[in-house]
Amino acid sequence: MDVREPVVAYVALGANLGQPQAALAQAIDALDALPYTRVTARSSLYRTAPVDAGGPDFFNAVVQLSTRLPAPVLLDALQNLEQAAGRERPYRHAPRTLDLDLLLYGDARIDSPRLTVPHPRMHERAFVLVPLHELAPARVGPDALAAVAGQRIQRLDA
Ligand code: A4P
Ligand code: MG
Repeated sequence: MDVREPVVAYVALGANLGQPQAALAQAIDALDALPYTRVTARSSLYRTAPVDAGGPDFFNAVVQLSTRLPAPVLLDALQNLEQAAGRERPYRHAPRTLDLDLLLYGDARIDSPRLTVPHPRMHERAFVLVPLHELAPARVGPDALAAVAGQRIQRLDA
C-alpha cells in the first residue's frame, strides 16, 4: 500500500438485534485496532426509533477516524467487521446486529458501484446527524438538524 497522509473519516455505527450496546463497543475497539487507523473521537451513544426499517429501537453512534487506508480498503474492513458480528442480510434495511457506514472520508466525493461518499442518506437521518454534529459541527449544515427534528433520538451518555 502507498504511504499516504492520514485522512479524517467518520463512520456511523448502528445495531438493533442481539446485544447492540456490546456490539457497538466491540466495533469501536475493532476500528481502533485496524491497520493504519486510530479512533480519534467518539460520539455519545444514542437510542433511536427505526427509520425505514423494522424491529426494535436502534443504538447508534458515530466515530472519527484518522486513517491511512484508502476508502475502498476501509469499506472492506467495515464489511469484515459486520460479518464478524454475525450480520445477515435477508433483505435491505433488515434488523441488524451491526451496521457500519462510511459517512465522510476527508473531503472526498466518491461515486463507485460499491461506495458512495458522502453517504447518500446521511442528511435524512437524525441518528447520523445528531452524533456527527457532536464531533464535527462544521460538517452538518445549519438547517440539517432542523430537518430531522421530528425523528425520535435519545442520548444515553454524555
Ligand atoms: N455502500 C455504498 N456506499 C456506502 C457507504 N458510504 N458506506 C454499499 C457503507 N456502505 C456503502 O449496504 C449496502 C451496500 O451499500 C454495501 O454493499 C456497500 O457496498 P448494507 O450495509 O449491506 O445494506 P443496508 O445497511 O441494509 O442498506 P443501506 O442502504 O446501507 O441501509 P442504511 O442506509 O445503512 O440504513 N434506523 C435507525 N434508527 N438506526 C439505524 O442505524 N439503519 C438503517 C440502515 C435503516 N434505519 C435505521 C438505521
Ligand atoms: Mg449499511
